[in-house]
Amino acid sequence: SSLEGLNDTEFAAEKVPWFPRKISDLDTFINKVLEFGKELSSDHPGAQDPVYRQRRQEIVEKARMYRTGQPLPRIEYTEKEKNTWKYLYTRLHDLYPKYACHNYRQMFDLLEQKSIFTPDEIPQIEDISNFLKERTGFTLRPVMGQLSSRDFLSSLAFRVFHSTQYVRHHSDPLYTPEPDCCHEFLGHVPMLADPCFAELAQEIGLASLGASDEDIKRLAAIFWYTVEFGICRENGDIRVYGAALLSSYGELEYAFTKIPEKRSFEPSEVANQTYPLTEYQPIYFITNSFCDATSKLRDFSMTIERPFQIRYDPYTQTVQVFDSK
Ligand code: HBI
Ligand code: FE
Repeated sequence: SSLEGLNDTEFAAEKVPWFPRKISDLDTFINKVLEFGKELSSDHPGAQDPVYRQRRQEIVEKARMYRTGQPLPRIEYTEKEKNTWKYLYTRLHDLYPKYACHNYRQMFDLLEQKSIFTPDEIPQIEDISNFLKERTGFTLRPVMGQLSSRDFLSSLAFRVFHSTQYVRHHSDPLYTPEPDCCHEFLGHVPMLADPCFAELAQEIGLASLGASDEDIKRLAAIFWYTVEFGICRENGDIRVYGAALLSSYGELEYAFTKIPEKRSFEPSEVANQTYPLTEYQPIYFITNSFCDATSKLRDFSMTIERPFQIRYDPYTQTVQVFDSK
């Protein structure tokens, strides 16, 4: 291995999909949101509500204007939005002692101690981002809506998490068909403050850079069954660390019934597992701990074929690419 950086021509010859090399390259995703980006799909609870749609536009406009390095946009939330947050927050809060993993609850308590999490105010991504930066180096950046798996996963390589800032429709505070800030904050944020979980997320991100479309699909499945729906063993019991479960009042209880199947987490199996996007999951994968998931994932990512190797440099927030031949 000569360890010389590949140039653009060599990359093109290898048909390597483009990927971000530096943190400001993430600015290129701004206008690449899918489906819900500008127009809400017709089965969205807010689709027929012009006031909701207008409010959404106002909020995503700030994400559209944001560029790397700028102060994160602050939103002044309405009473209606705050009520939705408060309702969901208090309902979920009652379930966490029974279902959420230890590390989640520890970070949740810390966020409450620091008054970043309270039932009465929706947190600002700037305050959350500053908190995460001190703990794991993760930062948040605003996003207009769903990104493609490739774009979304690639940002994790830089320990950047794309976060929406709009709130689900008030008609159904316990339901959203897409990520909203309640899901990002209550589901993802406490786990992103955990060093071991942060490694898991970054590891998936690094494996995704320049990967083939097929491998992206496999990594998205791994993301789904760990970061979103992951369950781990804890003192002879099982507990949740996945964000989609931790932010869903209904599914959190459902997951602990006998209905869904539970299997041991094995990345090579999980990678090829399909999953429903808007219904409760028929299968969950259980890992000894999420640190164990990280080491299993690291072994798995060695099996992903790429004509180069990647190393992340946290000092410059860049990825360095080496010839692996
Ligand atoms: N985009 N904005 C945003 N937020 C997500 O949580 C998200 C995404 N795109 C894809 C995705 N999540 C995952 O389900 C995987 O496909 C990676
Ligand atoms: Fe999510």
